[in-house]
Amino acid sequence: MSQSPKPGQVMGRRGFLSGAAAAGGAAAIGGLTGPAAGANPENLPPNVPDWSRYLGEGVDARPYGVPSEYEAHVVRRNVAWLTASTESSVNFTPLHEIDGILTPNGLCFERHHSGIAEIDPADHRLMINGLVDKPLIFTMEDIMRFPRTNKVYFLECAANTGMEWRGAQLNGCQFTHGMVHCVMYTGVPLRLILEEAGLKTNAKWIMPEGGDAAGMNRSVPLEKALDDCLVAFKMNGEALRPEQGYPLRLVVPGWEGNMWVKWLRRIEVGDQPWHTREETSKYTDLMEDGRSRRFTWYMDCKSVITNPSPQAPLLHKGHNILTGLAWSGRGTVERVDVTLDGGKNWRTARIDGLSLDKAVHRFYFEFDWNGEPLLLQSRAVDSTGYVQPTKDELRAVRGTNSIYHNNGIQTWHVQQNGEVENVEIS
Ligand SMILES: Nc1nc2c(c(=O)[nH]1)N[C@H]1C(S)=C(S)[C@@H](COP(=O)(O)O)O[C@H]1N2
Ligand SMILES: [Mo]
Repeated sequence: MSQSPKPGQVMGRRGFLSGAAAAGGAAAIGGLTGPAAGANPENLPPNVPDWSRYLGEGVDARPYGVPSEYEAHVVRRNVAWLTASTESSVNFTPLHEIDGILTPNGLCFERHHSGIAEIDPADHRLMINGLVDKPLIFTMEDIMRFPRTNKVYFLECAANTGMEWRGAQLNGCQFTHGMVHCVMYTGVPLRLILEEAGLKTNAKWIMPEGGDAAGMNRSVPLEKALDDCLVAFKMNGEALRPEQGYPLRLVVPGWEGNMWVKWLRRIEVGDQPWHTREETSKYTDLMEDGRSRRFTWYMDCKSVITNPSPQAPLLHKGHNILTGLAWSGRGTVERVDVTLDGGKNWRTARIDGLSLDKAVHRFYFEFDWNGEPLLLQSRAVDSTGYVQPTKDELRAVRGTNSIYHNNGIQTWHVQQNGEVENVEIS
C-alpha cells in the first residue's frame, strides 16, 4: 500500500463478535467469527430444533411488537464523553445494522437541547402570530382536519461527522455518520396553515418554536416555508415518537436538522430573521480568515459505506456485500462510485430501491475478497451534478475551525484479519 492510513481512536471493542464457539460451518478470518459460529449443534439439521417442539406465544403476548431478543444489540448509542449531560446531547442511528431506505422509528437518532418533552396532545396547541391577518391557535384535532400528504425525507444534523474535521476520530459509522434518519412523514403542508392565518404583504420569515424546556427556535425564510415544509404528526405510519417531537414537528426537507423544530408550539411570522442562538453561536462555522458562514441551511450531497465498517468487519473470504447510504439536500442521488483501493480505481455502485427527492438512497457493490488490505470509500453525485468532495478539498475551502457540514469522503481500512478501522488518507 502506498498510502499510510492514520488510524482513528478505537472506542468500544466489538465484544459481541468475539468469544463465540468455533463450531459453525463458516470459515472464520483471523479469529473474527460471526453469529453462525456460535450455533448450538442440537438445533442444526438433521435434528428437530428447540422452537419446533413447543407452542409459541399467543397473539395476546405482544400488543405492541418489539424486535427479537437476538437483535438486542441493534440500538441507538451515545458517546458519553461528547456532552456534559444526556439531556442536552445526542445518540446515533446504528446505520451498520439497518437496510433499505427507511429508518425504524425506535432507531432514529435523537438530538435534544433540554431532553424529551412529554406532551399530552389534548393540551398541545400550535399558535400562529406576527405578520398575519388573524393570529390563530390550533388544537391537534384542528391540524388533523387539514388536507395531509405523505413524504419520505432524510433528516441530518449539521453536526453529523463534525468530530472528524481534524482527522479520523470515532471508530464506527454509527458514530461518524449516525446523526441521520429517513422516515415517511404524514403531515399538513405548512403553506395551508399559514394561508389560514393570512400572510401580511411584508411577511418574509417565520420563526418556529418548540414546546420543550429549551423553547428551541430558528428563522426560516418564507419561500422555504411555503414550498415544501410540513407540520408532521406521524412517522412511518404511527404517531411521532416523543423523542422525535410528539405530537407535532416541523419538517424542513433537505435542510439542517436543527431547523426541524420538535414539539412545535408556535410559529411567528416576521419581516427579518431573528438571529437566534441556534443560528449564531451554534450551527454556524468559523472560516480560516475569522469570518463566519451565515445561514448554512442545505445539507450537501454525502455518502458512507455502512458495511463493511468498524462495527461490521469482514467475516468471510470470497463473496461479500458492500453497502451504504447516500443523500442530498438538493435533490436525488444520481450515482455512487466506490473504490476498494483508496481511490486508484472507482466502480459504479448499484442504487437499489426508491430514488426519492431529499431521501436517503441505498447502494450495493458485490465484491470478492482474498484477504488483502482494502481502503474503502464511496463518492456520491447528486441530481444537480454536485460531486461529494474529499475531506482535504473541504478543508481547502473551509479551513479546520468548522464543526458543521462535513460531507467529505469517508475512508475505512480493512485489515487482513477482516477488522475495519476509521482512517484518513491523502
Ligand atoms: N424543540 C426542539 N426541536 C429540535 C431540537 C431540540 O432540542 N428542541 N433539536 C434539533 C436538532 S439540533 C436536530 S439535529 C433535530 C434532531 O431530530 P431527531 O431528534 O428527530 O433526530 O431536531 C431539532 N429540533
Ligand atoms: Mo442538530
